[in-house]
Amino acid sequence: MNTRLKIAIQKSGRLTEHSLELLHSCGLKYSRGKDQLMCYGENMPLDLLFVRDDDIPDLVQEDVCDLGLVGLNVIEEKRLAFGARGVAPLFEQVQTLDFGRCRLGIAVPDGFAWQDPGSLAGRRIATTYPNILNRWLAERGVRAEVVVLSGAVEIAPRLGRADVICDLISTGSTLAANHLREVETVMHSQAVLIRTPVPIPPEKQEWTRRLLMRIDGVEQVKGSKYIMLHVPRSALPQVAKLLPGSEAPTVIPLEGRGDRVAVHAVCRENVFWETLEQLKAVGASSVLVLPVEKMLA
Ligand code: PRT
Ligand code: ZN
Repeated sequence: MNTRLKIAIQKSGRLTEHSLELLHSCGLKYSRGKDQLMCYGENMPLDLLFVRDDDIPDLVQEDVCDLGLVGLNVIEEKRLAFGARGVAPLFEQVQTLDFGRCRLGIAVPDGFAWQDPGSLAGRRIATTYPNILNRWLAERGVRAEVVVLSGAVEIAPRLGRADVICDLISTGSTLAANHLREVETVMHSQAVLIRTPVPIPPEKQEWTRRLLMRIDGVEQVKGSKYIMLHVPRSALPQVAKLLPGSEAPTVIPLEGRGDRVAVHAVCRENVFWETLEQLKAVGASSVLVLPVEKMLA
């Protein structure tokens, strides 16, 4: 049992589907029964633990799980909470992931006289992130009362429990529906991969290394494209400038066409129609843009 890697992911919420998708892209096959708290990787010595996102840093901190996928907002709040208790946070942030993007922001009711963070002085601010908010207020020298709620923060002003709120925002539609206006960003967040800094036992090391490399590969190909085109040799410098985020393109001679070459390159960003039009303008033809499925640097 101890030789199997354990990964904590959110049981049911905004990160669940993306976390499972990431692991699936890394080649993991698993079977998950409804409401199951743990599931076994069928083709890797790796098990998934399904928990509330707030519990993920603790599980990794206590070395119950080797790895965890969780929002930066949760990590930062835990880090500050541990710090306040004099406990050094033991989890280590390995990589940021391309999902779960949001921001923690201050929002005020319509009609609130907002000028700058000083407008919060003496006010009650409802939040689920008291440590992050307190640090932000302290950095700005603002004294306010932080009202800690475990959820439904956006209705606190209407219920008279707070004057303003500090909550996670992605599209802003929840704020609009509750007649609140976003005025300041406290922090930007996205999902991250954390790991225990406790040395991983030798029997788990190989799979940890392979999984981290695969996650890195999956993250790298997001938005990447493979582009192939024919161009006059003389246009190579312009082509290199036009290909977004490409490194060292491959240049191949074309049989019987001394003046034209084929160029193949991996672009680390999306390739837009405008780029293709500009490539055509410098003499490119037979341009093909393909998605990249896997990449191992
Ligand atoms: O049960 P559990 O504790 O596991 O779940 P949870 O309810 O605490 O978390 P969940 O599933 O809501 O969010 C998990 C993580 O997703 C968060 O910690 C963030 O890292 C990330 N995330 C990304 C978000 C949002 N976007 C988000 N929009 N988390 C919450 N929200 C909420 C926000 O609190 C507000 O109620 O969505 C509402 C605002 O959304 P918009 O689109 O209307 O602005
Ligand atoms: Zn939570």
